Amino acid sequence: MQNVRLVSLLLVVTLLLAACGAPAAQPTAAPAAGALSGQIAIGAVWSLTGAAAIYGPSQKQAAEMAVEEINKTGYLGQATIKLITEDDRSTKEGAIAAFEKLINQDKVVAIFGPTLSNSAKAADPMAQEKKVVVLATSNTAAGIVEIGDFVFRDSLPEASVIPNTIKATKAKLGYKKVAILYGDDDAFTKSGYDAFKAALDAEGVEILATETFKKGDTDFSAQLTKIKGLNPEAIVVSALAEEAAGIMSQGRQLGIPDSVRFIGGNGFNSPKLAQLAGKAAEGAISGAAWFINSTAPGNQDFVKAYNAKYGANPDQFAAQAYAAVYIMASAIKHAGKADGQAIRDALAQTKDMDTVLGKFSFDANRDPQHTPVVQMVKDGQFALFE
Ligand code: 1QQ
Repeated sequence: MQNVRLVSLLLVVTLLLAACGAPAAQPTAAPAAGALSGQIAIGAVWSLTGAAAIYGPSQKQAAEMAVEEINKTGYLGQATIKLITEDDRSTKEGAIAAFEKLINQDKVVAIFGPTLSNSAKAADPMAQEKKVVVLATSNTAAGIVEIGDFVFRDSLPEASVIPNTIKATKAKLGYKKVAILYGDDDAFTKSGYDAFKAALDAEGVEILATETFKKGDTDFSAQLTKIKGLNPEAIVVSALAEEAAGIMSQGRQLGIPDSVRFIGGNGFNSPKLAQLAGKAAEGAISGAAWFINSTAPGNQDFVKAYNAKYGANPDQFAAQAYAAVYIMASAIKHAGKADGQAIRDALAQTKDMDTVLGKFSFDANRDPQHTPVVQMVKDGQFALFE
């Protein structure tokens, strides 16, 4: 009896000591998820219909897969994540409605998304105001994390990817004169243009013409005819995939030779680009945040599991959404409670975390830090541009 009491006492002391242990500040240390329990509601806002529906479904699938894995392995101890997905219809209004529902009705502690920077600029301020954490997984425009200290992104901004894209392509292709075509009514396509202009200026590349289009345009022949007449050595395009595919198809139809490469930003990084534009997309180059053959720890397992579950390869947007769920789960584990402020503070500490995007950290502005790649369409698939 005495022994049993002693053992029980020791057990209680041990448990108490464990509970009082120093709070783990770094996601690299092994935290105790012990205090967590129940379902933790997190929102996800993706463009599942509308102009950006090229990107949303793979984000949704990858995020759901990550949540399933986390819940199955007991990563959060007694707690599980309940992912509530909403469609923003690729519009600001849709994103605002989705955020309103998730914040006020579902009482989520955090939100992934929305897919487009354009929508994020409209919806994120509501989350910031209510101290709900936002982790964007595909916003690459300028002015996203500036919305406030509850807004993070794991998607490399255009401003940090494009200088590398221009440097690498200019070095290899040796172009001196280019033309630019961009959408001037979208936060991402405008921001991409600004980044391209700055990078081309920095590299001393002459810009022969700067042409624009609007969201939903399908006829780019006037702009492309003018560009063709100027004989650029490459054409820089800041566009979402659907418009980019139209531009490539019409450009080749108008007789712009294959040697004049299309160079773009994040909008190009969906396999749908090559599916829509077919041969016209061959050789198209873009700066990207992830490459399918990356040897980052866990990446090949991710590709395999995604393939087994969904019967298709993941794309960069899937990889970023998948990584975001793990980054968030790690922050929740370190926070030890499902509280917006505590999760925000833990998220800000994310440093050198192994993700499918590579070693991942947030900088002091809650922007991601990891290495970009340059890829190109080759035989209808993405290959590294090297
Ligand atoms: C943005 C983007 C788009 C290409 C997301 C799909 O990067 O809107 O910021």
